Amino acid sequence: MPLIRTTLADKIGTIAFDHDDKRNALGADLIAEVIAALDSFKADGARVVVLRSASGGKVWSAGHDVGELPRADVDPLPYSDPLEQLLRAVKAFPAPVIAMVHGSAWGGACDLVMACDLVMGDETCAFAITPAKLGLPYNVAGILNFMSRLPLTVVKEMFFSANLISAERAERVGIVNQVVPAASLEAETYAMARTIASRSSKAIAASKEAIRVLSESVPINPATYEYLHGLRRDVYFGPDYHEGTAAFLEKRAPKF
Ligand code: KFV
Repeated sequence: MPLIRTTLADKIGTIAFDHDDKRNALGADLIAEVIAALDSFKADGARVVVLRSASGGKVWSAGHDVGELPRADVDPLPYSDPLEQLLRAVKAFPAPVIAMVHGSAWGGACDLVMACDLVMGDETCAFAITPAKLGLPYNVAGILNFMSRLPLTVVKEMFFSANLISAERAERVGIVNQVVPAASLEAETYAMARTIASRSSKAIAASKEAIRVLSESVPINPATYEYLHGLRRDVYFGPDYHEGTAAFLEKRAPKF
């Protein structure tokens, strides 16, 4: 059974997560389908892609499949992690990707929303970045993804509290481009998609790539990188990561 649904019409590609049983958690299988869909949309010349949930349930995506996170003494979010591959594929896709968000986006799904070019949401959309609940040291690329879009006050609140940011606030702080009533979310999102599809795809591709490269241009020397990685390593070799992931899988609150 596929875990996503896809369509391509009028140069607008749609990828809909369709695994509500697992709250659209971003497991390796679902991610492989999304990346394959992006590849095929690219080959077919899609001018914009809409990333959404098929079910209209209360969760847009529950984020990284926690059952697929390594349990012991291994970097939980290495460069090769499927979620990292997906984030890079969205950022490198040569046309805009619009996240159409009905419901909540958690952890890696929140990062995925941040990796999208535009975000359309309704009054149910809400966003949390949750590594502090799992004792997980988030990777520097992911932190930069948030820092390049949001004020530091908001980034810190999100990473330190792991609380959900409501739709109204998400619009105010710039997580979402526009919050519209649920009944018009689809119409408004596809109206935006049609506008983008009618513009110059070459000009848009060049500006998307320039924005990506410039927003990732943070020069740090190798020693600084090793220092930051060392901070992360101390956490994933330490007790909190073991406790956080075990507690999630045992469906109990962690004791940090
Ligand atoms: N990974 C694996 N399984 C998950 C999951 C996840 N992220 N989220 C939900 N599930 C499973 C859950 O175990 C249950 O399976 C089913 O989906 C429905 O979830 O076999 P089971 O027991 O049927 P429920 O019953 O929890 O659904 P609901 O009561 O509607 O609550 C939804 C939600 C999203 C509030 C809750 O499932 C939840 O809190 N999920 C975890 C959200 C989260 O913290 N995600 C971040 C994951 S860590 C991450 O992404 C990263 C990169 N990071 O660094 O932290």
